[in-house]
Amino acid sequence: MKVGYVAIVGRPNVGKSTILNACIGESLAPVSQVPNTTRHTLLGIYSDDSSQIMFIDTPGFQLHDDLMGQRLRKEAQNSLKLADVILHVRDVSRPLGEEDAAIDKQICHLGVPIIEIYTKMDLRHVMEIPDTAIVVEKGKIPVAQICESIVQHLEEGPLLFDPDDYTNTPVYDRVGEIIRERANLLLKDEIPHALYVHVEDVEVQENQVRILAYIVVERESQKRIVIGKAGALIQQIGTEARHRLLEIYERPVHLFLRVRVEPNWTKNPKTLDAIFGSHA
Ligand SMILES: Nc1nc2c(ncn2[C@@H]2O[C@H](COP(=O)(O)OP(=O)(O)OP(=O)(O)O)[C@@H](O)[C@H]2O)c(=O)[nH]1
Ligand SMILES: [Mg+2]
Repeated sequence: MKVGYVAIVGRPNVGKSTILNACIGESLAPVSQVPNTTRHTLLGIYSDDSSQIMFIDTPGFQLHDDLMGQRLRKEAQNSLKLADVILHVRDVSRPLGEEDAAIDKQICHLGVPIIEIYTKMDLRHVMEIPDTAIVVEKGKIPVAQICESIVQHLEEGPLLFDPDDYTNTPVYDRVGEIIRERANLLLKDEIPHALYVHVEDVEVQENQVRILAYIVVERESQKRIVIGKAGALIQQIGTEARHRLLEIYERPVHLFLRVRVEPNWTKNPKTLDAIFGSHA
């Protein structure tokens, strides 16, 4: 068995999580049009007859120096320590930025093989694409090609996970991210950046699941937007999240979703510790 860890790195919004989900064949990582949708590293497991690849999805690497930016950067950097191979993902529709240079600088000294993936080939190209690069068009991921190039660099080893598992993240820990993904997709502008989801309680029973969660924002005006006219938006977020949770839990899900204001939570180290863990 060829076995190893693969970190997926790149700027925000280049399509890293889309690649992870395609490779493991599950909607594990949240995907949306909002930069920094991914806030936590997430492990997705690919297994076939001759290999097991543990993909680590990382937050988009950015250089903002506020507390939130530092935490996101640290999450991405930590994942590099584990990696046997790195996938560096670039979006061909945006000119290379200083984040790309910072990523290159960090990964080129690690002595780990780097595979370049260029995404959004269906959009207007603003960069040269090397003949050797793997390319992605309209989010259509060449999974076999990606896995083959990874496996060439992996060593023989024992299986690390049950081949039927596609992640090691407990469902409980995914509930908040599923709700946040739906909120990101339905909300526009800056609100997704000012929002986190606090899961207060998940009660799994034989014939149903009951979940109480809060969407937390920074201001009253944002709370009104998340709730929407006569509660329409929060209801839609809840309905869409519930559909996804139902697929995972395979039983009826009752989701009680509320909105709470916590001024300046993005600048509060305690809240960030609660979201990222104090190690980040
Ligand atoms: N047009 C086009 N859109 C794509 C492609 N691949 C991904 N996307 C879209 O790009 C957006 C960002 O995708 P994600 O997979 O969330 O990107 P990410 O790199 O994980 O983003 P962060 O977690 O925010 O760093 C989503 O709206 C995807 O649907 C592609 O090949 N073409
Ligand atoms: Mg992502």
